[in-house]
Amino acid sequence: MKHALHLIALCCALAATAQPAIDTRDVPVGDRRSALPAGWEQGAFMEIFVRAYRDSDGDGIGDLRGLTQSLDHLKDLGVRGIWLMPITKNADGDHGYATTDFRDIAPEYGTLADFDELIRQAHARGIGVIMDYVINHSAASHPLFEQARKGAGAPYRDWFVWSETAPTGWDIWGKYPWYAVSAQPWNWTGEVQDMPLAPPGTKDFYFGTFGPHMPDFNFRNPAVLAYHLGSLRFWLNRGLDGFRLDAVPHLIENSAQDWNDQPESRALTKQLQDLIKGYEHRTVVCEATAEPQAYGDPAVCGGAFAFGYGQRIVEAARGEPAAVQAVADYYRKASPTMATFLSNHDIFAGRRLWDQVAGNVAPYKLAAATYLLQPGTPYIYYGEEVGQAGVDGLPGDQPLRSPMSWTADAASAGFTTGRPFRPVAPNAATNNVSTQAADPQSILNFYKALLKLRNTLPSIARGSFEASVADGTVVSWQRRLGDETTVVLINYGLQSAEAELKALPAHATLLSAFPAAAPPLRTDAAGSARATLAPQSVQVLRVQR
Ligand SMILES: [Ca+2]
Ligand SMILES: [Ca+2]
Repeated sequence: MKHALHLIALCCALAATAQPAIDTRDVPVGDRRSALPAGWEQGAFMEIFVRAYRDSDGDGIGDLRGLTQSLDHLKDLGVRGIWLMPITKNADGDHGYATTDFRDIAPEYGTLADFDELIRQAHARGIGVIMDYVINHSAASHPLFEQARKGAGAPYRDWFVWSETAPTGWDIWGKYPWYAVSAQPWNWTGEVQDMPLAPPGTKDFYFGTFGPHMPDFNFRNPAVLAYHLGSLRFWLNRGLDGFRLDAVPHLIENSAQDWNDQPESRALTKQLQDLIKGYEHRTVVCEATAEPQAYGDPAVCGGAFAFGYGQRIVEAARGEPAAVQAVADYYRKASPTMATFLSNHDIFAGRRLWDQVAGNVAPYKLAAATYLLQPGTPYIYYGEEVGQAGVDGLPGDQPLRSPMSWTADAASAGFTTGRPFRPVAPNAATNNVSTQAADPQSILNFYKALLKLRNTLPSIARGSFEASVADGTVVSWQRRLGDETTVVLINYGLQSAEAELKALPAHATLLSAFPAAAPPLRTDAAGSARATLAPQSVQVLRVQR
């Protein structure tokens, strides 16, 4: 007995000084090969919030097995890639951006074995999987920060950003980003709205771009970068097809004035891109809200979300001529590596598309056609393909993050056999996969038809963007690749309209690829043709050689 007590005391003394339960060892490069064909990433993607997608075990929370069971829907729809919001262990128990382990799966989502099976099953369907990597910060309850915050000289202290006094002059989106260790509650869950203030005379401040619950890493410490590079390889070695890199313009700060989008952050982003693309057929897309096109450049991230453009597309879909002009202009300059979207999981990027167009199906379809037929990689937000509405009355971003509408079941929308963790969409009875699959005029079948065009006409997936013209509520452009030329015509207006097509081959026949029943057009000796467009309509024509 005495011996046993002694052993217990020994064990606990060791535990108190042991390394944290986090593996910070290097991860060498493993198998670099890809299961997917070159160019797979030029297909359309679906952004998926695993918590809200499909629940496989009735606990009311979506999980990886539920997603794996849903892959046939995604294949049938015609998406070629999926972006998973964070699936790693986290402190928030919701969106997952407050990471507590960069190399393991959130337990409510499943296991690494479930992840491996998801990758296998997705690849078997020709679908690539990328996931969020939240590199700028950890959760405040990450084991490394829990050690670091104990004071100067603590283990992992230099992995985060510290100041002995409160730095002056800082303002990040209206908030002061330095937090007193002594003033924090350390038990945050979810979003932190009200920042605890530091008592007078406080020492020991840490830096958090996004709030006290998410301390920034110190990327001037080579060990921090090495750890994250190892973590990226950890997932790539398992067959992951790439990453959506979160908040990369915030990796490195230089001063109270120079904190956003510093040259050092761009250089570091390029280093991350190079590591990822050192593996075969991998892809990267960055969240860079202030200067999206700079990060879409191959010299920085090589792919970036086209923040701001989605709203212009929706305005065009409502018939606003200035926005129609913006639709004609955007891809004249923007890199085709931009990632276009109409809404995402963040409310600052807009409400769900259904709510942006007040439930009107015609402009909904025109907005979808616009980005699915332009250059760039379309990122469809889960549920968008059935016109899923947001859930009013929930705080923050939650209206955008409700369970996927699979069936007309009023209580669960087919998302779970249990009780959903969050209310289902108010229009789930009509706007769900099961109901819409049976309706040829549904939003779902419209998305399928346009994605089929994208998947069967290489000029739409990766052709150049030419001869774009806006005229009132009508826009047209051409997509060209090799011998293939496709013409896209959209009339956002409520009246029928004429469109003059130019810069086409002389005496050519233009066959209608969408809608299939429309008659062909002929160009004249000057390579021009006139088209008559029905109100709120889209037509895709293929030049017959
Ligand atoms: Ca579950
Ligand atoms: Ca930072």
